[in-house]
Order: sequence, then structure tokens, then C-alpha cells
Amino acid sequence: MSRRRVVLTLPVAALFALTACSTESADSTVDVTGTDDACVIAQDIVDAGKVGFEFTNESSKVNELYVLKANGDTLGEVENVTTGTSRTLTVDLVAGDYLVRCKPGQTGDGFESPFTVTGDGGTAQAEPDREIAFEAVDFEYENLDLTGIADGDTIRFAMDNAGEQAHEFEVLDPDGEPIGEVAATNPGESGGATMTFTAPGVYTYQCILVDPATNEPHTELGMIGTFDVADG
Ligand SMILES: [Cu+2]
Repeated sequence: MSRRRVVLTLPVAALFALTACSTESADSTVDVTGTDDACVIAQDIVDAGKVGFEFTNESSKVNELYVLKANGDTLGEVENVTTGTSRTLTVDLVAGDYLVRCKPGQTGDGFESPFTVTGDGGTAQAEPDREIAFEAVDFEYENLDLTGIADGDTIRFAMDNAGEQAHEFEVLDPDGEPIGEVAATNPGESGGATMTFTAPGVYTYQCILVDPATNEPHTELGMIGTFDVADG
């Protein structure tokens, strides 16, 4: 409904580009609907490969969708999906157990539904060469050692939230494009994400969640920094 209205306002060229992009990049699609109290996936068995999650926000708040491994590691997300609109999140999945999570209001635990991927398709995420474990507190990352990362490395980041607010760990490449993130993790909980570095240069890590007391993003309160990725 409102999706159609939004699409019709786009120039024709943009419309074609969007259509081509969303149909060519996914091997299959599955609908996910976010409401004020649920995250509903239309099928609980999905074929392995590049899966386009067509997310429609039917909740009364701005929503976001995450695709997670069953262990909670983040594989992909879309944010800032306004009420009545749809966005597609494409994630390459091999056989295994996964979750979709919607977060109406973009805060708190959100709502989950499990699903299973079957078949031989998909490209398995590279096995991590090593793990970097650290803690998030209000408002910094502690024991975070980002030295010695080289182009071509695959690293699993494991974050324990020892603070009193939710925190995330997003990594941006030298062009400022996100390459992955440990999704927002509640106090006392742990999160993870595996990222592969495919170019040398200066990368940024950050938490852009907002502190309710000051209305400042955590980046402004200290949760941002850079690190070097060496030639591989
Ligand atoms: Cu934070």
C-alpha cells in the first residue's frame, strides 16, 4: 500500500535499478512481517543460497530486521524501516538453524522467529582465523585489541556487554561502508559477528545507539575508534 506510493514517486530509472537489484541478487525470497508484538516469517524452511528477506513493517513504530545464526551471531540487518514500508535484506545462507529478529522502536529485545535452511546452496561464511573478545561498558570498549589484522583475515568479534545500556560494535571499511556488526546486545549478554577484511586501510568501529540520559549517540560519548588493516 504505502510501499507502492513510495515506489511510484521514484524516477523510472531508479525503479528499474531497484527491481533489477532485488530480483537478481537473491536465489529465493521469503516474506517477514513485523508487528508491534511479533516477527513473523512466512515459511520456516528456506532453501540454501542467497535469500531475500522481504521485510514489511506493520508495527506502529520504526522497525529493524536482523538475520542471526542460532547462536546469536549477526549475519545481516536493515534499520529505519518506517511503518507501512518494506525493505529487502539479502543474506547468503548455508544449511543450518537461524532466527529472524524484529525490533519495533529499534530498541529492547524485539521479537524472534526461528527458521531452518536446507539444501546444498549458499556460500559458507569463512571460518574465522581467530577471535577477538572484548567488553562493552558505558561508554567504551574494554580489552579491545585490534592490532595485527591483515587484508584477507576473517575474525570473529565476541562482545560481552558489562555496561548498563545496550551496546553494539559496528565496523566500517576505509570508504565508510559497514562490513558487519555485533548487533545491539543487552546488559549482561554476549553477541558476536564474523567479518572478513578484503582491503587494507583504516577501519572504524563504533556504537551508534543513543544514550537516553543525554540523547547523545554512544559515538559522541567515546564508543568510536579506528584501527589499521595491513596488506595481506
Ligand atoms: Cu554503546
